[in-house]
Amino acid sequence: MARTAIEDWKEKIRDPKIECMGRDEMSALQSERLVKQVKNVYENVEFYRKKMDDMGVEPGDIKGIEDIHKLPFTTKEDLRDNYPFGLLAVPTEKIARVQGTSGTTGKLTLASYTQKDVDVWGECVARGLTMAGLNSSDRIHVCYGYGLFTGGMGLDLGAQALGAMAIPMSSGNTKRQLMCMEDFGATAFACTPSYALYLAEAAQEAGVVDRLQLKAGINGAEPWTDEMRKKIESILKVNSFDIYGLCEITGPGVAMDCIHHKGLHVYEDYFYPEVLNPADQSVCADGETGELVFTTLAKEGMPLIRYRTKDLTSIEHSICECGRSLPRIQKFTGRTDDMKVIRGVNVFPTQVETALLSIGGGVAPHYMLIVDRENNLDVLTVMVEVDEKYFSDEIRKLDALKNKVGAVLKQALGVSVRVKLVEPKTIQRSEGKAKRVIDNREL
Ligand code: DLL
Repeated sequence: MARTAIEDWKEKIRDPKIECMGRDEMSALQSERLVKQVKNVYENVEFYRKKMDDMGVEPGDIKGIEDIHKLPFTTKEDLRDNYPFGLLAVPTEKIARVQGTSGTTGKLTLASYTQKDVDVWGECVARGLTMAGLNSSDRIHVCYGYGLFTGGMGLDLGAQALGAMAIPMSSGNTKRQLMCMEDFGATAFACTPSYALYLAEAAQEAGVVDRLQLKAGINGAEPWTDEMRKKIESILKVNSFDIYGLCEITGPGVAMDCIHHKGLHVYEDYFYPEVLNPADQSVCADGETGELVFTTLAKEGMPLIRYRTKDLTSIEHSICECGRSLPRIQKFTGRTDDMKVIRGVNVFPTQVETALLSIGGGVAPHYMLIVDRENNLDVLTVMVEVDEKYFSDEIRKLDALKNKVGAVLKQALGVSVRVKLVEPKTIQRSEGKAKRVIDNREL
């Protein structure tokens, strides 16, 4: 039984004016912000001015949120082409922080924030923490990684905005995590769901669950199921909440689910969501699955118009049992590309290819990624074909090559991998699109 039983649950809403706003009023707010944002990007971001000119659209054509479909899309490739600072709407002196995540090749996907963007980010995460029943008296143990990844910093900013105690553990060293959780009296913890389950089982094995004071888990950054949530909840006696976000939009703090777990509430006053049919980009009706697309309505540093997340979900605009009118996106059913989230890190097969090619001899760019879950943690195995001559060479040379490939891949992907060297022509060739990933996890 969770330490905060559902029947005792009192919905806490940080900003009821916004979170429970009527649809017409919200549309008016979004329209006002969109009109301003479009004028801003047209005047200050060459990329958008050119795209809009090419489409024959002027800022004056955008009179409200209903005109959003007239605007161009933005893709991850556009970010890569304008890397690192080509999409800024302000001079770099106004940028207070950058955060990043994997790109499809060797370069990162980088996002830049002004101080106001950082404040909005913290405020949005604080809305979610409030949704999870937390307040200024809570102690939030953050075991998301700190660094360019937005997880650690995002939860930290949220705890700060809430006035709660942030415990900035970062990831790794499970024993130490459990010791600090107990010693500091953490009342909430934040990490990926797979690590949450790993922690939960470690806590159970160590017999410390009853010595912990945890009430809530803030667990997102990768796809997971309701069954997994229930497992984490039952072992750790907490309520666990799904948190969603992406670095390009604002990291965690784009959407989060409430105690009713009927989808993740999107902070649509800042991040306008569209769910579009990936084939023709027509708008999906509520309940229909499509690609999630976001427009940042008030971002200053790197505003994005109709950013294609490639995440597949559906949206629901009816009012939730918690009273919030913020629309809810459902758990993700997949992506339109072959990106995988492995231990919270985004991995693209193309990154593997770039890294293998950089090695220069010994291995061929024929590879396959196999993702498994062992003891609740993701394990990535990369199968790579080796040049013929290595197989006739001594074992020692083969081992050295394996270690080298492992080190290069770890450096490129940001996660450890198991390397399996295989003989030439072992990996199946494809006549069409190469199948590069086998995902054996049940997500
Ligand atoms: O993963 C931000 C984040 C940090 C969210 C901590 C939640 C908690 P990126 O590294 O840019 O940002 O990866 C974004 O991860 O497009 C999804 O494919 C996936 N993702 C993020 N949250 C969820 C979730 C952070 N709750 C990409 N469920 C996104 C499923 C998720 N997938």
